[in-house]
Amino acid sequence: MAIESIRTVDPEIFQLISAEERRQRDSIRLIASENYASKAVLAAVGSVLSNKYAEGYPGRRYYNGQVNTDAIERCAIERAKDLFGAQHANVQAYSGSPANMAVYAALCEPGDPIVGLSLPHGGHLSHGWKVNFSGKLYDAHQYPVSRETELIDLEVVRELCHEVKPKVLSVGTTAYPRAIDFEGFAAVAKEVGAYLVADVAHVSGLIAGGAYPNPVPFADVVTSTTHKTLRGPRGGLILCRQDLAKAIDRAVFPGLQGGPHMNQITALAVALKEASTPEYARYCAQVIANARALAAALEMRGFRLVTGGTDSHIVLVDLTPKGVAGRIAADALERAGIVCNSNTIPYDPRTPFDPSGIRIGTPCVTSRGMKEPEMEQIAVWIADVVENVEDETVIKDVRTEILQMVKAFPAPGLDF
Ligand code: DSN
Repeated sequence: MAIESIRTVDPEIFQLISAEERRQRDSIRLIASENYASKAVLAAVGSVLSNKYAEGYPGRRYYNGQVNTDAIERCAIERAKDLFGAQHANVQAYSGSPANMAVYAALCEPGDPIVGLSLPHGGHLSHGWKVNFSGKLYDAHQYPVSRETELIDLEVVRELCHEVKPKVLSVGTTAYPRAIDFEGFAAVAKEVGAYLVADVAHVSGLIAGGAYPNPVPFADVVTSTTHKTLRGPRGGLILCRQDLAKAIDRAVFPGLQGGPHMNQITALAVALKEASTPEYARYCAQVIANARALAAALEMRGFRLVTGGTDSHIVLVDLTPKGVAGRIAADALERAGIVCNSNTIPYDPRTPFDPSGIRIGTPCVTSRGMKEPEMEQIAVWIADVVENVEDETVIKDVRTEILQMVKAFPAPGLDF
């Protein structure tokens, strides 16, 4: 075991890695952006490809010794193109925000208008939020979700786009449970001459597995992370039309980055192979079935679901009817062994650091083989804890039951 070699060299870090492995084994992980990468993916991340510099692109590198790195990067590119039906793929972005940064750099000049979904309404920092580079470098405008339906209202997006004439219209979410009308967004972008950029970091795995709409036929550029539902290593991915390929590649390298992390790209190639299997498609369908089962069971216990349900892996829960703040609930749930994050809900009367909701997601529990009956049980535990956040006896009892339950569901990639 590669991990065993750390025990001898650095016992302190070995203990911490082991403790984290136990934490991932012994808890019910419901953070919607996390997953369990397979042993093969983790092995690729820890492989000798970490040792190699490869500035440039396959066949056009600045250092010698690229016989294997070229083959690996070409393989990752072809697998990404095949899986998503894209004309071009760049697999070098270090993660999702750098991928988005490269796309803006390729398509806009600093100061140009851009439009994206507001962060507190389920968007992402890099879609023009004021404290982020995207909100500082560009003239960023944000669209909200509807106050009534909590859904994206394309008419609102259209009006804003006609007003500000953005260079880039982005659509992408981190806390939005519903499917997105990418074709409708493409029509709006076309009306105002904007590039449409779809950031599918959260749902790219579900898209690959055929369980969520694919923006590739409609968007000029699609960006993603590779470690969420896609279940790969941490990393970024950019897909685009062939006519934008050169600009995107140049923006990533040499525009923003130096040497690509070849171990990350190697692991991505492995993950993309895994994501092309029928087994993975079944996994994606189950991720959504599990989210719906969890949502329905929570609703039965009196929780309010933002948008009333889900079409994805995400359930956004408004805790207002329970009279408990999101952070207090998330902390109590963690003590019980259920790990999620507090989250703003649309038009949240509370602060982003102490919001009204929790975001829960089913990628991890589904990777462990859990299905609808387990989701119903998890909903019972969530409700018991949230309704008794100050009762450590209830929390301890739930913790004991969880420790027993997770034994039956080994997590991919873990040694225990
Ligand atoms: N931090 C990620 C998430 O949790 O959704 C987004 O980048």
